[in-house]
Order: sequence, then C-alpha cells, then structure tokens
Amino acid sequence: MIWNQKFETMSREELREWQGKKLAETVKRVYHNVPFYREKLQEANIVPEDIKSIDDLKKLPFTTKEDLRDNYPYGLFTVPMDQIVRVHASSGTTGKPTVVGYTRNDIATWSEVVARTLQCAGVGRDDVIQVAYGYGLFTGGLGLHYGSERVGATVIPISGGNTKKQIQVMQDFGSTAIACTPSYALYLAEAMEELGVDKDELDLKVAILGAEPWTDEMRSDIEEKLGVRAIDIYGLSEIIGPGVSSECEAQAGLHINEDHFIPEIINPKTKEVVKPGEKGELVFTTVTKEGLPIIRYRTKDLTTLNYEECECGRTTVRMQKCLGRSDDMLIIRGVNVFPSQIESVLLEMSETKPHYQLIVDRVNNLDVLEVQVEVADEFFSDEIKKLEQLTKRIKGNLESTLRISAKVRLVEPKTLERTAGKSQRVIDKRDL
Ligand code: DLL
Repeated sequence: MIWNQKFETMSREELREWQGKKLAETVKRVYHNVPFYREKLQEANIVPEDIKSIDDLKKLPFTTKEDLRDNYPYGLFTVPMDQIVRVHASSGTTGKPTVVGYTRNDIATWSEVVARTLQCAGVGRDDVIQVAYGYGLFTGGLGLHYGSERVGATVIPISGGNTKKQIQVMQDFGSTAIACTPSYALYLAEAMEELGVDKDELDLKVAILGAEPWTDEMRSDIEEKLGVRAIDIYGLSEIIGPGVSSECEAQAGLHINEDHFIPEIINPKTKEVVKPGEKGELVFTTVTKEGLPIIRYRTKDLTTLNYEECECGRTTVRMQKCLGRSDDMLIIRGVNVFPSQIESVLLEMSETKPHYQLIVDRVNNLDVLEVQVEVADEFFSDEIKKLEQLTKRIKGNLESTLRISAKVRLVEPKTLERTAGKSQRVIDKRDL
C-alpha cells in the first residue's frame, strides 16, 4: 500500500527540484518573519536569494534544541498566534519544555505523513487501530490518531497505560493494529501471558512502534509474543512528531517523507556533511511547515542514509534504525529525559548536593530510573522519618518535571564516587 504515489515514488531528480523550490520559499519565510533566523542568516552573510536549489542547503546555519529553549515558548513561530490551532511539547534540556505549534495546514500535513506511515505498515480502512501512545502534549497519541482517521481506519483512542483494559479492548474490539512504544508492546505481551490470554485469540496483525530506540532482538521478541509484524516508526516533535519516517513491509530501513523533511547526515564534531552512507548525526530541514518551519535542525540521533531503491517501490531515502544519540538524552518509557533536568531539580533543593547518579535499567520489559543523591551534611539525619519525607519530596519534584516516576535513593554525604575527570552520571544497564 502506497498512500501518496506521486511523492513516494517520484524520481530523485524531480524530488530534488521540488525540495530546492520549497527550501527557497521556506528560507524566505523564516527570514522575513522570525528575528532569530534573520539574525542567524545575516551573521552567516546569507540573504534568501542565495538559496536557489537543494545544493545550497549546506550554506545554512544549524538550529538546535537550545535555540528553541532560548525562544521559549513561541519565539520561532512564523505566523501570528491566531493561525496556530495546536501546540505540543517535549522535554527541554532543563526545566522548560520545547514547544511546537501547528497551523491548520500543518495538521493536514501531519495527518498525511502519518497516513503514509500507516500504509507503509499495511494499515488501511479495514483496520481497527488501538492507539496506545499517550494523548496530550506528547505528539504520539494525537499524531497517530489523525493519521489513522486519514487512512480511514477505525481508531480506538485508548492512550497509554491501563494494561488490563488494553488487553480487554484488544480482545473485545477486534484490534488489528496497535500503536505504542516497543517497550510497552513487550510489557503488554507479558501481561497477556500472566492473564492467560493467547495471541491467537486476538486479531492483531501489526504493531506500529517508535518514540524510543529498540533493537532487532526486541523486534523478534515482540513479533513472536504478540503474533504481529513489528514496524519501526520515527519522528520528533520539533520536525512534526511521528510521520517523519517509517519502515515499510520490507523492514529494511525507514522511508523518510523527503518532500516535507530534507535529511542530511553530519559529523557531530566538525558539523560537516559526511560522505554518502557514512554514519553521523541526522539533521532535518522542513520545507512545507507553516507554524514552525525549522532549518537544519540537529536531532542528535545517529544513523546512516541509504538512497538505493527499495523493493516496495518507494524511491524515498531510507534511514537506518536509530540506536544511539550524540548527546546524553535518555528515553525512559518513551519519555525524553535529560540528566540536566534532574540536576536542576536537585540543585533547587537545599537538602541535596549536586552529587548524583542515575541508574537506568529494564525490569520486566519496563524501564526504571533510580536517582541516587547525596544529602547535604546538615540535613543528613538518623531519623528515618525525616529522610523518608525528603525522599518523597524529591520524588514529587522529579515527577512533576520529568513526567515519569523515579525511584529516589538518598545516600550519605561524600559516598558517590568522585573522579578528577568526567563523572559518570548515568549508568544505563539496558542492553540496546
Ligand atoms: O517521540 C515522536 C514519536 C511518537 C515518534 C510516536 C514515533 C512514535 P519526541 O518526544 O520529540 O517525539 O522524541 C523524539 O525520540 O529524537 C529520537 O531520539 C527518539 N525516537 C523517536 N522515534 C524513534 C525510533 C517522538 N523509532 C526523539 N527509534 C527522537 C529510535 C526514536 N528513537
């Protein structure tokens, strides 16, 4: 199933021409409407007229999450707020989230690219899709929801969590597709086992999984335990949300919707574009977005690009499954977490010291985060009750900032290892 024959099977020459034309329009628009971009282009001695074709892309400056933070919340929007019909948000590197905005046309574009994602996975109007990504500020739930409606599937907007109910709904409503994070898919499989629900009792045939890294071993596990084909989908809020790229039924790399999002791979140190096929950091430029177009956004995700034609007939470039990042962002139960966010919570509290360690593990297919933190001398106490209260308060503060729960372990002053060099703040025991 190919949702958009024209754009998904266009010749490379035609596509490059389209991208060049759209890029020039986008640069013009951000230059004239967003002071941040105007200043950046002026600093780089570029006027919009310099950008004529896709080959000029490399002349443009990069945009980062910090730029979004510095212009929090709406500073990079290209249109007045009366044209923005929706906002979503994802984690920033510190306290403030990254806010993204959509015009009515952007919502249509988003539905279109998620529709392509779903058709890549073989989902169409005959399917019943259980959307178990979180609905809310996270782009997963509503992104999949709109795309599913677009292809004409029957949507069950159940959102994340409530595992028993998920299983009951799968059984009773005849879900043929489920969309959730890969770790939640495994968790569901395990819960089914415990409840004595056999995969053969379900109509499930495909799982549409993303929002966090997952290995091919995890894929085999999920496919086997749920009796589905597991398809990897990728996206990020800053670019649009889910719908940036998706595996097709060949499961051999993720097709990027290149008529909307132009990918590049750079060396994260030198920031130069790498040779074709080489691994590096993925960078995207959006060329059709209205509310928040973004120029050369550094995703920090590491991957490679493959321009060979795919057996499915699509001509769009494929990115390899993303497994690593060039920064320290962790993805815990699908939620993005920066160690710096945790640090700022701990620093705001007088009872704790900035000596901490984060231990991430996967227990029963679910990620768990433990924060070990030193208590300041004057607050360290033999009274268990006092320490318990403090633990509870830290937990509460972390939860309201991170939007996930963490286990907190208080340790005595000066017990966490000190090193002269970089301290090891994060111990990730998950095997990815
Ligand atoms: O996670 C959007 C999404 C929702 C994608 C549902 C797929 C399904 P953010 O919360 O902004 O957006 O997080 C984006 O998550 O830069 C990657 O590091 C990671 N990520 C997303 N999909 C994948 C994937 C959504 N399939 C960040 N494999 C990205 C590996 C992924 N990492």
